[in-house]
Amino acid sequence: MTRYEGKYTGAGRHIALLASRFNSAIADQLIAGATDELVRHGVASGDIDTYMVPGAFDLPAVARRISERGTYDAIVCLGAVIRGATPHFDYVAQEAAKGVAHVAQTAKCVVVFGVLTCDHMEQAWERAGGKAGNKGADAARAALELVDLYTHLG
Ligand code: INI
Repeated sequence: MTRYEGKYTGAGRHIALLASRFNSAIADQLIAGATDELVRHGVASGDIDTYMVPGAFDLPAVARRISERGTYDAIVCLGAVIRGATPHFDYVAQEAAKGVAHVAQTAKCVVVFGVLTCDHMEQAWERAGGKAGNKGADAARAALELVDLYTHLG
């Protein structure tokens, strides 16, 4: 029986971080966590590029365009959508998740979702380097695993 499982091999990988500027202090922590995780696993800092978009809703369109350049092994989408007083949160969060999923399913490179969807800022801080870890780092690690797995899938 053969078990296929990606390793967190970073050396030689080219990674795009694609982050939403909305709630930028949180986004900065997610970017820092993702970058640190990639470098720890051997990605050269010169092989990490960061692209910024205004908000999480804008991630899928730009992820699609970045994927079409064909220069990256993975795109790590980062951001934070925080619930407000209106249903706006639901539209932004759902479209970001659905849109990034669609790009992930159709692009040649790995595309992962590291967007926080939180009820309030405290939850976001907990997940951006606080007691619940750093979801940017988690997304970056998942990206490396999937990049390695994709090498077995052709
Ligand atoms: N974008 C976010 O990334 N997080 C939010 O919490 C948010 N809220 O609450 O509005 C948000 N809105 C902007 C949106 O993502 C787009 O940038 C905008 O609609 C332009 O397409």
